[in-house]
This record gives sequence, structure tokens and C-alpha cells, in this order.
Amino acid sequence: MSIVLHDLAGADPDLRFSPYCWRTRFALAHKGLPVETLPWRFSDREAIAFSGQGKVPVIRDDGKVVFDSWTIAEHLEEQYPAPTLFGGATGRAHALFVNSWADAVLVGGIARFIVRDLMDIIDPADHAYFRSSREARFGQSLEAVQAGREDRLTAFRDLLLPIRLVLRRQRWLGGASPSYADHIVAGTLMWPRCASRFELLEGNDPVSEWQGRVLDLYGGIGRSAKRA
Ligand SMILES: N[C@@H](CCC(=O)N[C@@H](CS)C(=O)NCC(=O)O)C(=O)O
Repeated sequence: MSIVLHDLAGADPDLRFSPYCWRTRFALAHKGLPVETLPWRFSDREAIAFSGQGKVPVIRDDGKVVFDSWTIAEHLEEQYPAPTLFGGATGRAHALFVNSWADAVLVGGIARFIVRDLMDIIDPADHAYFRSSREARFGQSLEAVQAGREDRLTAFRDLLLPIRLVLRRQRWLGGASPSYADHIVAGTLMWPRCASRFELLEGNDPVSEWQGRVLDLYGGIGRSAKRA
């Protein structure tokens, strides 16, 4: 039986762009688990009310409901140990650092480049909620948050230096093979890739080259994902 994933979608149901849902998509694919993804929009509150909270990803796995991408990864590792996502307890502890860094630094950093672009792809029913919730978060209009983004690119790219330094010594963040650490960062980068046409990375950046390798994993689910 397939695992069901409630997955953030745009007005176009095939446009899937959540940084957290992509982490889960890659983790499921890594384990070779079949998944049925259900498009979810910010206004579909009732569709995930059964989970007792209001954010995606949410999965249903054989009657068990799990939400939060990190908790889902832990659940998958426990239920389906091979192939491993973390490579043991130490790898899991290190992946938790990557997850926290991605949430605290990368997601906020990327948001300032694409948050206005998201208005162009989300469902019109989500517009008022999205604008008011995000403007309250940033304390500015979406247009003001995104303004001058070209001038901020160098500072953003500098944030990725730790990733570059790791990739200089090894092919994957997981070492010799991809692990959930790769899914966290590559899943987060699926967000700007799918939701916006603004290019955050230069083609010759080692991070872009590694991203290309992740896009081709698991039958190319990342590469073939619909883009804005
Ligand atoms: N910590 C959660 C974050 C999930 C999250 O923020 N999801 C966003 C979509 S990318 C969401 O569902 N937002 C609903 C809202 O803002 O109302 C995770 O890792 O899964």
C-alpha cells in the first residue's frame, strides 16, 4: 500500500514547491517507497485537520499519521531501515544539525528572494492568507521584502560556503553516498527551483553541480518536477 503524502501545490496542482515536502519526497524515494501525493493548498485546512496541526508535509502510512519533515524522516528510518537515511545514530545527529541550519538560515535566506514570486503561483484562494501571514512575519510588504534581490545575491551565496567546503572533500553531504543531509539541503533548494525563475546559484558553483546530481537521483524526480 502506498504512503499518502499531503504535498503543497500551487494553483497548478502539478506544481509542488514546498522545501519541507521535497525533503520527504526525496526520503521516500531513497527508500524506494511508493507514494501517492495529494495536492494541498494553504486554504485546505480541513484536509489535514486529522493530523491535529496545519502544516505539510503530513503522511499517512498504514493508518499512522506523521507530520513535520524531520519526524517523518525518523519514522521512515524506523519503519523501513534499509537503505538507511542517516547511516546510524551519529549520522542522524549530524543530519539534525543540517536540518536546523537549513530551517534557521537557508529557508529564511531564500524567502527574501522569492516570497513575492510565490504569489504568482499559489492558488488565488490562498492569496489573502499568504500575503497577510508572510507580511506579518517580515513586518514589510512582500514587494519590499523581495526588492533589490540582485544586490543581495553575493551575500546569499556566501551563506552556502559550508556546503561548498564539504563538497570539496566528498561527493555527497552524506559522504560516499547520498543521505538525508543531501535531501534536506536539496529539498530546500527545490523551493526556489520550482516556485520562481530567479536564479540563486551560478552554474559553475559546486553547489549547483551537486544539486544537479541530486536532481538525477531516484529516476530524476527532482529534475522532472514541474517549474514555474
Ligand atoms: N517544521 C515543519 C515545517 C512545515 C511547514 O512550514 N510547511 C509549510 C509549507 S512549506 C506549511 O504547511 N505552511 C502552512 C501555513 O503557513 O499556513 C517541517 O519540517 O515539516
